Amino acid sequence: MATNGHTNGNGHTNGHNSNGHANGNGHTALAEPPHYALLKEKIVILKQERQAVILAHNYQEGAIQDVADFVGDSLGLARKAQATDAKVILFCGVHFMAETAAMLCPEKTVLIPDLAAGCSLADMIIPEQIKTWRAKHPDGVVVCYVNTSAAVKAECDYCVTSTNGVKVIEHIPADKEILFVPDYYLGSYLKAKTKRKIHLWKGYCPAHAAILPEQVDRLREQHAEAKFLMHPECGCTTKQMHLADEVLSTEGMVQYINRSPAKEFIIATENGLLHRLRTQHPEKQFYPASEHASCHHMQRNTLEKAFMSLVRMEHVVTVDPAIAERALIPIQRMLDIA
Ligand code: CIZ
Repeated sequence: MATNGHTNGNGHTNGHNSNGHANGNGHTALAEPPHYALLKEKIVILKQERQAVILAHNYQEGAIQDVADFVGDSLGLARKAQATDAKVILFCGVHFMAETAAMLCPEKTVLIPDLAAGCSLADMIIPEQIKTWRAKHPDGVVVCYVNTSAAVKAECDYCVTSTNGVKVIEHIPADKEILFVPDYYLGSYLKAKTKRKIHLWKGYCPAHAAILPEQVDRLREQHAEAKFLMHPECGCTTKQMHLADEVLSTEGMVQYINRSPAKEFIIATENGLLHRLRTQHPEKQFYPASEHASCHHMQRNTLEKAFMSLVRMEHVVTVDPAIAERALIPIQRMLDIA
């Protein structure tokens, strides 16, 4: 397995296990195709030649996480994109995340392995809908989840991630009503946490909606000692939120587990995160809340496509400068607050 000498964001030097061996926590990772070891080595060499850094989202397939210089959530990846000296950023995540990196780092080349790696949730709102909604609430402050296109962000006042949503909302003057797009469940969670007047758009993430309350109930009965960690995008949030030990973003889950003496966890989010958790904590058991919580957009990026991306220097992600100028305002406000 390739070792590239960089320490990635999860505190491990790359080269850890995703080769199909039992990982000590009761789960056997899916066997990687035999050519992956060679591909990983080639990616490491190519990355140096291209002066590239590989940023991978927590939901990416394990093999991509293994070759990444940094694995994290969209906020962490945006900050790493800003901080890197690399000329090229191979962004292994979905399109809106690569757009954010491209806007924050206009002097760098941002590549995505598959241009079709989009986001069903982000597609549930378009700029015209924001304009119409805003016209109905002229004093409202429009807050968008990071899972939105740059064109939508350009129509918004603040951006949030699931890590910093509460902090950003609390920063907005208390007399202002808030229009939150596009995730209904994250918005409901923020409304409950902050007690603010928040109007909710009715978008949702299909991967999180695949996590059903009945499955969670069954798992909690089977693993009574396990901590139950739930992402606020979960469709079952409204029914189950009070049952969760914690409602957390992916980074929040990683940090909670790093600190927790507990040995078992039920994880209600996209299942790509389990690779990072099992790699960092082979001594702990992680149970996915649903085997079906898989984002088909995230899975469009594969190790082969990541390799080809560096070979061909494709697909370059750019944002129209006029849109970028406006979209950076809510993003920068968020980065300044949290
Ligand atoms: O902000 C992110 O990266 C997303 C989409 C989820 C999370 O909780 O990390």
